[in-house]
Amino acid sequence: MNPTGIACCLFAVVLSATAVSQNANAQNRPFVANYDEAKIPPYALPDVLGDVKSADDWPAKRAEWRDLIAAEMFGKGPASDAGGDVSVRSQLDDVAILDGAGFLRQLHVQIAGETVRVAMFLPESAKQQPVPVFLGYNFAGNHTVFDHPAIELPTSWMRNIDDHRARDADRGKSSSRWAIEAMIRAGFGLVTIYYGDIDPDFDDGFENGVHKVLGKPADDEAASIATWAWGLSRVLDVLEQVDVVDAKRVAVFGHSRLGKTSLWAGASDQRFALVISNDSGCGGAALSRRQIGETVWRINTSFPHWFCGNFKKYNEQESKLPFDSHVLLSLIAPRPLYVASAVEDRWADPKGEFLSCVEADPVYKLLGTEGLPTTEMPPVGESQQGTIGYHIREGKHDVTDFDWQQYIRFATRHLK
Ligand code: GTR
Repeated sequence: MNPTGIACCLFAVVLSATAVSQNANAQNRPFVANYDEAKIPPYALPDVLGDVKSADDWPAKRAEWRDLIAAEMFGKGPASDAGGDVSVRSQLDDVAILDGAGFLRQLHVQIAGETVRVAMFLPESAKQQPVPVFLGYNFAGNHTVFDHPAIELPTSWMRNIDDHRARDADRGKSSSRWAIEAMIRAGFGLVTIYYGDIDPDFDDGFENGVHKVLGKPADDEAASIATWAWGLSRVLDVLEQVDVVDAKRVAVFGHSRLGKTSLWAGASDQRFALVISNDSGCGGAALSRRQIGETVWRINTSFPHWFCGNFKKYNEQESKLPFDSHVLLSLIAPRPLYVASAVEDRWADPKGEFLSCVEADPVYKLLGTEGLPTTEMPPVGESQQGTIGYHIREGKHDVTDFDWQQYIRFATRHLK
């Protein structure tokens, strides 16, 4: 490595160490992330296919893996009918957007006692014929994804705001992460929800959000990521009743912790037609056994509410995991899956995100699909698209127009 590379490494190590010391939950022990491939402990990945010989054998094996990943990592359930019927309580008046190319429709949906605000940005053509959509949570409220005065603010608990209330001043502040105009011009809609409407993202002992009705999970039951994934399925229940959306063509999308969520949503609910993981990293697409960047111990210590109690057994014991992220990705097969990384997002281990796609490919091939078209990590900025798609782009942990260009092309190919 050249001196600049070494300096970057050191800088990243110092940065991540600083991030740890600032985190109250992780303060008890310093953590220095490893970014050196040479220091990865030797590992063997669990054989995803095992004795599966034909496509017919896969559903039983898939169910076994799914139950194991649920019990040991994300937590089982909730049942699809937990919390009672999901119902649309009200629909706001449609509002034209993008000079009439599209419209905004907002719903209030009741999910396990919580009012969830659903924002749908749809092409005008949806009024004639239901359209395929991207469905994904946002981090800071529907009003942050698009700058429009008609978009309602969430009333639930907000992260990263002093009084934890949504602010009018934040309208549109995350719009660079949501290529709404490009989606609409390509004939897709976007359905988005603030994830805190389902479960506020802090270690609250599972007392808030839908947990008020669903109760506190046992060690093998759904923690926050699985609860968010469940919330996406409940929104899909609603979309099945919405005439402007084709619920059979819903691509579930998520970035970072919400990318871990979209993967688990796609693994848990086969109604999702396509799954996108943007920079999902540890506990998402990245192979845990590599222990590059964020590790199982680090994530469980910083965010104890994300994964179920049983997952803590694997702190610094990655080799004992009975599966790894390639098995998680395989649960999505044969449905199209896109995994994306970013060069500067080393904390999420881009190579580990790519390798789990390579390792999931045999399942995709067995099921008669094209799988991943390459076994070599593509050059920066090149998108490889088969039934599994992958790219690594320049830049940091984020969602960019480049990412969306690839997702729209991939979804056009598979859902249109
Ligand atoms: C980080 C966390 C990552 C990722 C990210 C995010 O702090 O370590 O696993 O999920 O947050 O969601 O923004």
